[in-house]
Amino acid sequence: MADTGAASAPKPSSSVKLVLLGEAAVGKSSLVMRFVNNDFQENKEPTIGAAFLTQKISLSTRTIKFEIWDTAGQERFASLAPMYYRNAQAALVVYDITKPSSFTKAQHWVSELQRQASPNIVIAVVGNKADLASNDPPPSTSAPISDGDGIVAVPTDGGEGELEDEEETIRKVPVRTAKAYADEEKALFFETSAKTGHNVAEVFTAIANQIPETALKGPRGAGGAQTQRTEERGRVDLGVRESGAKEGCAC
Ligand SMILES: Nc1nc2c(ncn2[C@@H]2O[C@H](COP(=O)(O)OP(=O)(O)OP(=O)(O)O)[C@@H](O)[C@H]2O)c(=O)[nH]1
Ligand SMILES: [Mg+2]
Repeated sequence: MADTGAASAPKPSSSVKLVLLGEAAVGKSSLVMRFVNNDFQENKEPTIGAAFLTQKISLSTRTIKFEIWDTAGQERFASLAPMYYRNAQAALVVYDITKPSSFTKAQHWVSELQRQASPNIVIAVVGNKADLASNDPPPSTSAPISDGDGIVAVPTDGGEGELEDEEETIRKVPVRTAKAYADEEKALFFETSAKTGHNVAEVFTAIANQIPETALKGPRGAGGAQTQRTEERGRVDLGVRESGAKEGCAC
């Protein structure tokens, strides 16, 4: 899909290294594909190693070029992760709202980032596949259960109110549990759907807005032809892919 928006006045442009982490099959690559290509695949193949993509977004005062490292969630690739989050200015830690184990894994990634990544890294906790819980009942009053290390256990019955039909049991990680956890860790929190596009642009825009000015670098490399994106406040035009994906290392 082509973006034919007219170029506006040039704004300062900065590169931001962003890494996606999370259990296998939570939808990391799908979120990136939605953000970069505005596309979705029902049966996306697992990532091997990592994939690298870039995408620009235009804020009111500056343009941010995200340099995105989409890591592989399969356990056999876990030891590669530090290579990708090293020097990252932002991280999307993704879980699947239908899979409690993926939320636990997300919490481990947040802890690891806090211990090992750049001290000023902007972290967003992202509950993906929100489309599967479109018939959510109202949230229950049950509180999250903490193990003392800040890791929050999720009630496996979904922690929600009375269940009326099978679809309502699909959600296993209550919004309030995940939001409370993210607040505690001073992380951004979003529920998204790579499938419908719900909140995908919003996550990246929120991250871009959260990166301190002092942490911004100038654009890297020769640049080449780049698409100027249009922006309304809080919205990003996802019409055109900024550059292709490639798999490889972060070196
Ligand atoms: N219903 C629904 N399915 C999704 C969503 N996002 C991803 N999926 C599906 O979930 C599966 C896994 O998605 P991927 O994007 O490959 O997951 P990943 O986290 O990149 O997985 P790894 O690369 O193995 O770490 C695919 O079949 C997607 O189609 C979503 O928002 N909603
Ligand atoms: Mg992937």
